[in-house]
Amino acid sequence: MPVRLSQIKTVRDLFRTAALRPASAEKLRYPPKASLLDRVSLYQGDITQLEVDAIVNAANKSLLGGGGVDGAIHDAAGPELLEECRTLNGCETGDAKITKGYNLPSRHVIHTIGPVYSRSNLEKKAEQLASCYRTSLQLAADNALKHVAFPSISTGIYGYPITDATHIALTEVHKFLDSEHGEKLDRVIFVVWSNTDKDVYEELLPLYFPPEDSASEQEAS
Ligand code: AR6
Repeated sequence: MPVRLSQIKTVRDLFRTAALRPASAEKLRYPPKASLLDRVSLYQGDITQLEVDAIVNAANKSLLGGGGVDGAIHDAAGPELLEECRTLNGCETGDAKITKGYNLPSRHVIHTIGPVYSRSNLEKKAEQLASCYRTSLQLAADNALKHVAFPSISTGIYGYPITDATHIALTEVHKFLDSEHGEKLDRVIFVVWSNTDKDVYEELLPLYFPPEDSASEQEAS
């Protein structure tokens, strides 16, 4: 059964139900901004079920399919997705390309290539992962898409540590939504598969998207 946008909880909903808990003021990476709380979601489950404008695929440079979320997306979209991907001539690490969604409930797929993690060249890997989020968001905005759902890029087969990768994902999404380019984007959905990944997002989301109450607490102190 496809999952509609209205069924996906926003950060504001998650604070209300105490699934997210406010962090102490000194830990915050950004000051509270009320409007952002309705534009970010956390969803645990299968990204291929989401009925949104675009889902992001953690692909490889060939764009011709693979395991993990890439395999799940190609399986659910059907062979026409592979046919369109064949026309794209691959994609560089940190870059992104867009296709239609075919049999998916999602209208489009944004294919991005995360870095393969290694402890050497860490700065470069981090910049490449940040670029995946930036270029995917920019592609969505350029195509007038209103919602984008991201899996946790590079943190499966490509081995990027989930906490480091999540800080990068949250930084880039915050910057983009708060910029002029990002104004037209209504919702970014972080999709997690495992409970461990969900715990990491639940711990870090409040640092980047703090609730308004933290603002009044900060003002009071
Ligand atoms: N829905 C949401 N998230 C999922 C799903 C799903 N259906 N399936 C897996 N995940 P990975 P990578 C999560 O390995 O690390 C492919 O072979 C998964 O738990 O899919 O960027 C490509 O072709 C993890 O948290 O992507 C590349 O060769 C996250 O998606 C390579 O893997 C990403 O894991 C890319 O590796």
